Amino acid sequence: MATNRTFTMIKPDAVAKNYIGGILKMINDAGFRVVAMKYTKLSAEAAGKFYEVHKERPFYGELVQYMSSGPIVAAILEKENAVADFRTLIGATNPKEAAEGTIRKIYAESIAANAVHGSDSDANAEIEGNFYFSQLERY
Ligand code: 3AN
Repeated sequence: MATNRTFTMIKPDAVAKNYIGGILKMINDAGFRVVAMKYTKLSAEAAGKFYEVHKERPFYGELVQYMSSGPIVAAILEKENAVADFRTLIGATNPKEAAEGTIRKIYAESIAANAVHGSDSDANAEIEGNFYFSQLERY
């Protein structure tokens, strides 16, 4: 059964460029409610664990290094059809292929530094949300 929650991170490139406010505004304007939120920084070990599913991919080392290079904003978001609608809002992984008006089209600089993460399934949204937040940190 589809749940109504997804998980996101505003990645180090977008945080460094001061895009947190602009990205959160787009998220709110698209109808998502913040359930949980944290401004934090991943260690290389934690980033490696978060992206473990990509361990065999050629870009895994680069991804882990990059995701632990600076602070990020992690959040659980709520909306009907959250996972699919959030993927639509953020656009394609490669910002060059992202549709006009999407977060990655506006804020991302490259396929590796692509401004935001969005869960690709309800199951992963649950796993990723649990990685950052306890039940007591959700409202
Ligand atoms: P998405 O984040 O759109 O679900 P995935 O799951 O294919 O994309 O990839 C996870 C993350 O790995 C991406 N957000 C991106 O930062 C990074 N990544 C994906 N493909 C590449 C690539 N070819 N080179 C470098 N980094 C990549």
